[in-house]
Amino acid sequence: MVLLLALIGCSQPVVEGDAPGECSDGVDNDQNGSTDCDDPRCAAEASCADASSAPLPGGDTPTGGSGGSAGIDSDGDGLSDQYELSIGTDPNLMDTDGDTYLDPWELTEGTDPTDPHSRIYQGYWPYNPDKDLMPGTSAPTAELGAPFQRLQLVDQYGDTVDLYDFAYAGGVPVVIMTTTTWVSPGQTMSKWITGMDSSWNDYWPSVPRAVEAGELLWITVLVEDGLGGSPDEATCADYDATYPHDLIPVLADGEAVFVDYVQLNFWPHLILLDEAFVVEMTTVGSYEPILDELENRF
Ligand SMILES: [Ca+2]
Ligand SMILES: [Ca+2]
Ligand SMILES: [Ca+2]
Ligand SMILES: [Ca+2]
Repeated sequence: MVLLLALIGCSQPVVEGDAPGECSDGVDNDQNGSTDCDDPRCAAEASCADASSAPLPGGDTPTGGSGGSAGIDSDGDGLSDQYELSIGTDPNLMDTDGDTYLDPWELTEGTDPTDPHSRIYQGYWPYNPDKDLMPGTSAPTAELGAPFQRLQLVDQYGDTVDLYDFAYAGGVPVVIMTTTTWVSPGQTMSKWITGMDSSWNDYWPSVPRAVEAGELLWITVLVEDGLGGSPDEATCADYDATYPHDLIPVLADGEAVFVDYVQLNFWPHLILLDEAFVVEMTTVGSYEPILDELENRF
């Protein structure tokens, strides 16, 4: 079984940090222009954590306690060494299994912190452990200067994705593209943003580069399937297979809330959020002003 999983793993696109040591080997393993700790994929690696979370020197006096957070926490992941030893995680690694999700996050979400195949998102999307502290909103429509709604949508791997996991992910802005599988300009935009077609690079060459480098998060939301019906995991998987990009989640608006919520008036519809998920720009009649703004920024 281990061999089978390893073989399956080998058939996947290389992702920096997928294999042990990739975040400290001085090589841009996934060839996205970011090496080791500069690659957002490595953010959760212990070797990329800041100095304040480096292992403490030995000889510290135990402060007592055997719970999850009391006592010496050598790797600074919030779990005591003693507790980590009791549950089988590595007290010297914040992310024991190297799947990009820290040990305490996996415990919170119920995935196995010692198994890289058991992870919060199969797609390696970001995770925001503080999302419950975000203000949120109950406004019926997205408003400029206000937080975007906290929605949970299924992705191309069948995982239910909490949009707020994309907030504060390395301090980068977020674009949500609302489209359907059959809208031709949406198909063109997806070809461009995934690097399959470069014709729009005459106007906005920096935008796909920023997505590829992890400096801009791009989320595709499908509001209909190919027959105009409700999209699901399979719709997203098909779309992802047609326009593949390992950093772009494809989400299904199965409850049909997006068209009204973003006040969709133009296909495809873009909305630009800052790192706190506050709406910075929305599409009114054309997505071009948002792409112009992003081109200026990157
Ligand atoms: Ca620890
Ligand atoms: Ca640990
Ligand atoms: Ca992990
Ligand atoms: Ca895991």
